[in-house]
Amino acid sequence: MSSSLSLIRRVRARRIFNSRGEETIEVEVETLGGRGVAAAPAGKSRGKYEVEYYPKGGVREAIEKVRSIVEPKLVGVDASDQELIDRILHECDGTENFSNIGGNTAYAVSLASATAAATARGLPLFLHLAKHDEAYLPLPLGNVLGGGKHAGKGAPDIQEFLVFPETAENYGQAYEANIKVHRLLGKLLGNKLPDFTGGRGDEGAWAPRIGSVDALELVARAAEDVSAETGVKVRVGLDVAASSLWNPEKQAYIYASEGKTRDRGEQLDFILRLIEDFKLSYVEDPLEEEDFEGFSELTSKASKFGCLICGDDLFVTNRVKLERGVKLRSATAIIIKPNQVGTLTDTWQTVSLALKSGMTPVASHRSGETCDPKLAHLAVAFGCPLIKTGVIGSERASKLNELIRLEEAYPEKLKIASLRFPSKP
Ligand code: 2PG
Ligand code: MG
Repeated sequence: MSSSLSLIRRVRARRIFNSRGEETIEVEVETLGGRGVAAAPAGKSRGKYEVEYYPKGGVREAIEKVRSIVEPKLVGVDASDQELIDRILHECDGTENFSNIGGNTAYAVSLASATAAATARGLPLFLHLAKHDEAYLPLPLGNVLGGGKHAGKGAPDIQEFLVFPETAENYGQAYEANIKVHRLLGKLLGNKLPDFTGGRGDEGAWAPRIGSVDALELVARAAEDVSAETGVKVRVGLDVAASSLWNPEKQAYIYASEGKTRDRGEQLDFILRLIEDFKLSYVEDPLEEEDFEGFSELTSKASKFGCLICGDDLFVTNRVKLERGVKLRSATAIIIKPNQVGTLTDTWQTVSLALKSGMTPVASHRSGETCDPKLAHLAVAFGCPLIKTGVIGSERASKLNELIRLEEAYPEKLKIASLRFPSKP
């Protein structure tokens, strides 16, 4: 499948800015007959075991290292050999956690190389990377209300209140269902809260001054109303991002906005009660990132409610961490954020283990994003049935609008995914 058209002739990096106004890296790879550009995102509620994004000198030092270390090693290499590209990136770095060249540098080079190879082959990125004969369009999972590290003081302690359509006839309908929930929720918040300004957090979700349980009540109501109006069943979920709430000295979860403290057992009971009371279908990071055993207990107790328990900070898209989670049955889903591990090959190794183990891989954006749409292609190529990428904001819409385009271009090949949940008690 390789040809001289995909031989790399140039690698360049530049500094651009993400949706939060932070500097980030964009990389351009040129082959003899192709070109690819990719930008890296950035998290704010980051897992302790994610790779380092940049060398100590930040984006500028990363750019310099692309020039002095990475480009000389990649020129002449075939960009369609992704494993080789990614192995060279590891060799250029020489550390365990990409602290030399930066994980975001590696990610942008890895993705830009894949894109250049795809254009050299005259293929869309998802087909160039395709790991399965049958591919489908991942259902959009997006936050409509949020707090935690993504919003200011007074917003809920829980980071994300999420919705997703369980099934839909086409991608536009699926995406629009989430948009309708976001819009209706804005109205409900305006009616309920006299001081609601319409303020939003880092990912475009509403960021009102409201307690977590009250917020969940409104989100559930908005989801129900939109389900009834559209005929698309909209499910509700949470990203608790519990590592952000965890205080290791006090051995407790601190809900600062609500003025509450919950120890491990109380946190577990609280989450289980929310799952039951609000018929939740998805809960991400309900406990802090070291507590694999607590995750196991929750996963087992939540199984009768048909709710996915998803690890984000718990696994940091890392295959070794996932192996432990599989052994302990810590979760039924895993967040896939390629820049948590650095390269497409590392990412695929984790996704493939998840699929083999019956775990649902959820391709995910970061809170600081760019308008780069390629996460959509990765989700399709790797076989992720869900893509978590917000609802409102061009940097979120860029991924979902790309899925609308792919559906139109490949009507026979790409059907919308469906996730059928057991009926709720
Ligand atoms: C998360 C993400 C994305 P961040 O916790 O899942 O929503 O947040 O990118 O800040 O880690
Ligand atoms: Mg998360």
